[in-house]
Amino acid sequence: MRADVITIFPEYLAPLDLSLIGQARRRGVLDLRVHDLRDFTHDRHRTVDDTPYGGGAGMVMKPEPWGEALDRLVAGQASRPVLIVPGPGGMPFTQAMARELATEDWLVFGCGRYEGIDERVYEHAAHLAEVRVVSLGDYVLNGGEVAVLAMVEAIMRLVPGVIGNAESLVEESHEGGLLEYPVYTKPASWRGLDVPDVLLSGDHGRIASWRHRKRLERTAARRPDLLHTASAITSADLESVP
Ligand code: 6GU
Repeated sequence: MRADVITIFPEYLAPLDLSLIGQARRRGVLDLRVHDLRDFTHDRHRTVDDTPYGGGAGMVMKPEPWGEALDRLVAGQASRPVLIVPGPGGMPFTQAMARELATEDWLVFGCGRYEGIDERVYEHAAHLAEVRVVSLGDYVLNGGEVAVLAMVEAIMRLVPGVIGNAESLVEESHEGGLLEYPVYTKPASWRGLDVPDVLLSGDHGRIASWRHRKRLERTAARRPDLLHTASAITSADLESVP
């Protein structure tokens, strides 16, 4: 998988050198390149923003550097990437979207700052890529960089070869639409708090049904909105949680 990130803060993406993503890059499984948007400016101040037409607060990212960056990266290439522009006004980023994006050959992330990017950049980009504006949730970040860190991690860990243990991918929160069950490790008793007996029983059937019950309870308590769309759930399950 190839991924390019266009940003005015390349140093913000430094964590992508670390941990499993960093290892995958060094092993050549991921070809991840970070580009400074200011390298596509031509004035002495390397200007990337200007005041909004029509007035209003804040600044807008100028179209020219984005146009040049996208042309340089994408135009004339054999394949067409998916261009992901993080922003609070986008479609919700979900595990399903991460799974789908993990099957793509080439992703480009365009990090906006300020009040956003001149709308004509999206129009131009649609000729070069499949453009998606994507939001992490209903809150506002200062720019797309932190969102790209989160999205790249969520997507890349699903790319075959990035994570050693494929089994650890299947039973996580949101797989099957329920949150994960609680986990414990040694010691069996700690500060007067005991690991539930069933987990020490060796009875794999009882352990599986205990875990399923805990996933239901936890989802009902924290994310009741998920209960009615979860695939890992029966109508009997639904009746048994508050
Ligand atoms: Cl993806 N970007 C920005 N800038 N703010 C956000 C976001 C993304 N998701 C939630 N807030």
